[in-house]
Amino acid sequence: TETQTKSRSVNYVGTGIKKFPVPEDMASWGITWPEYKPVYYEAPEVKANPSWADHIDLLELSPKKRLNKIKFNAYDESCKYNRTSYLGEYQIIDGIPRNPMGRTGMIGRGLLGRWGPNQAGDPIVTRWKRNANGQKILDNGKYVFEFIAIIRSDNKLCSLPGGMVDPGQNVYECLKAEFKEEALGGLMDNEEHKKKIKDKLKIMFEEGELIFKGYADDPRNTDNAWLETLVYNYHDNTGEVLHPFQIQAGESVDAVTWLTARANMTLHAAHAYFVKLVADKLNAAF
Ligand code: RP5
Ligand code: MG
Ligand code: MG
Repeated sequence: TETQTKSRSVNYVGTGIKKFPVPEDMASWGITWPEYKPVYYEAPEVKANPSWADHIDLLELSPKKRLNKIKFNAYDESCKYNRTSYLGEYQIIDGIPRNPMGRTGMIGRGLLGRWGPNQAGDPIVTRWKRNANGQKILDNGKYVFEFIAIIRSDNKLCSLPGGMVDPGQNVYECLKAEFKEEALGGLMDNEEHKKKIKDKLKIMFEEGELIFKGYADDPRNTDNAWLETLVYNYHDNTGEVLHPFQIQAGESVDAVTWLTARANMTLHAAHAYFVKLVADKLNAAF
């Protein structure tokens, strides 16, 4: 099984906050741990009630007042948001949702907007790496592949061009929208490029495959709010669909590039694991 190293890292990403340290063997809620004193945190940008967040701090209310404030483990019609988990029904303790993957050292939503699951989508667009003559490159008898990666502005880490599901959006719409936003920049504004790109996008998001859906080991996760994602791969096997294919960094990211997939690469959150799943599927070098 995977470890949840990012979810349990002591330094809370981008804030200087130290979480309560949780050793892996103490993470399970099934283990009684009276000394466990998680740190409470809700980021100012979450408290400012933006459209992507729940406009309520459950921990400020008495347990009685919290009950039924938010419709958990169901599709929440009031804000057009899916609050079900890929992991099954999650527990609600005194009106507060509990992270199904165990303790993180922090309560409250931290940097996340939603109590309970925060849904995301991660597209992995891949092709075989080729030399100048267009030949595929072998490594120990397996072909090397590359994928479209971005550099995140918040932690400067290489990452998949994924993002959060917006209210009213389904996860497949999210995948496509995030890919456009982060990896295509302003290219779609150019009428000439638009038609070509649109045809390719249609192929990419209709002919791809589901790679993973479940909990995402993200450094922003807390005991009461966590990321879940659906990972989807489109692999251009012949190299004809994505060649040529222009990419351009969107406003919210620092850069976009084709990156060679390697087992030792450092990627944001659980993304290296997701790329490994694609490598396994393609029986590619990694
Ligand atoms: C990751 O954070 C998910 O896998 C997804 O890529 C991402 C969503 O957050 P934002 O990119 O919107 O910050 O855990
Ligand atoms: Mg994103
Ligand atoms: Mg989004």
